[in-house]
Amino acid sequence: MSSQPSSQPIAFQPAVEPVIATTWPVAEVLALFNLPFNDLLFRAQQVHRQHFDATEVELATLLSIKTGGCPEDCGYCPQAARYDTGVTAQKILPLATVLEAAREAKAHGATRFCMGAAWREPKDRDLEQVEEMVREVKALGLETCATLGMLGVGQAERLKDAGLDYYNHNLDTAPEFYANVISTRDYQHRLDTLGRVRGAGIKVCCGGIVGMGESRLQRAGLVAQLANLDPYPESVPVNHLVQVEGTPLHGLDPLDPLEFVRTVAVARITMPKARVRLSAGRRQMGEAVQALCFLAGANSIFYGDKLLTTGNPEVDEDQALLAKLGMHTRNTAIDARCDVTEES
Ligand code: SAM
Ligand code: DTB
Ligand code: SF4
Repeated sequence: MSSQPSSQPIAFQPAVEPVIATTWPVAEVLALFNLPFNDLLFRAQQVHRQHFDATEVELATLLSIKTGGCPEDCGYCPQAARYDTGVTAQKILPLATVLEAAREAKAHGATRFCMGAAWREPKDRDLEQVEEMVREVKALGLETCATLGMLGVGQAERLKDAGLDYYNHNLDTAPEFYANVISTRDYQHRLDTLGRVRGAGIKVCCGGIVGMGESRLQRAGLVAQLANLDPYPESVPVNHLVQVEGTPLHGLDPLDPLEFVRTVAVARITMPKARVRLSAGRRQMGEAVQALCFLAGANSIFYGDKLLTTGNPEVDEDQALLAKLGMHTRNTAIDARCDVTEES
């Protein structure tokens, strides 16, 4: 990966340079990873309980509004056109279909609705349709999130004006490992988009994927990158690689599940007030590992039987797991009342 400024057309120069502080040197993040497991979880629990109700979880539902046919080469992704994964390219979904899914998500208790598109970057005419979706989904009383690839000049502002609450754009892995996974855009492009999102006043949802063959040091490198964004992201999805046949990363040795739990704990300690989301890979994880992730400070999940193209636990299964753990779901109406009380 190159850390040089990109030589892309002017449209991809950052509107606002993201500030990278060194609040968390990689060595310190690695030292957290290296703690005895019980000490690490104890520290994560302490931090979690200082900032959140440790029995509360946020439910975010995903919808793929434009599936497949993507020109990028992300080695993990079933939607890249160049890999033979069985995902077929589709057109952008009609507004009515999106709204039906959003209503259903709300009826099942989700508070956030995230719309994902298999684009390198949105074209201006695509963005018009997404703006409409954002406006209408927000009008249903859901928090809105979109993940559409890289954003160019003015695009983040348009999404903000439409009412977008969060933009998801992941750093995916440590800078040193990045070139092993993706060659069609570099790390700086991602930082540029994050700078634009911040600059437009949209909350940042940014995380990564573990289990792609990276080392523990590189997992620490990813967490340090996220934690050193200033401010760090409001929302941090920690994805476990879902290995999809046909992608270059299919067939890797699976990551030790306890290493995934450690990653969640370190994210919680280094980004105390963030929503740390237990993201892709839950179906392969089993209940005990998920319970450890909640203990380690995860307080959000993707909810609904599908992620973008791959499976996620069924709604009933998740309800049963949360009930078994005595966890309750976030209520944004109550949060809003508390916010008003705090300000007055
Ligand atoms: N195309 C846009 C982009 O890449 O910015 C948005 C959609 S893309 C699918 C969103 C994120 O999903 C990726 O950055 C990656 O972190 C995650 N993702 C994709 N495939 C995955 C997989 N097989 N396992 C885990 N996470 C995955
Ligand atoms: C994120 O960090 N993970 C989600 C969401 N943001 C867009 C996507 C996971 C995708 C898993 C593979 C698939 O279903 O295609
Ligand atoms: Fe395209 Fe996003 Fe998949 Fe990369 S992760 S191939 S940009 S859909």
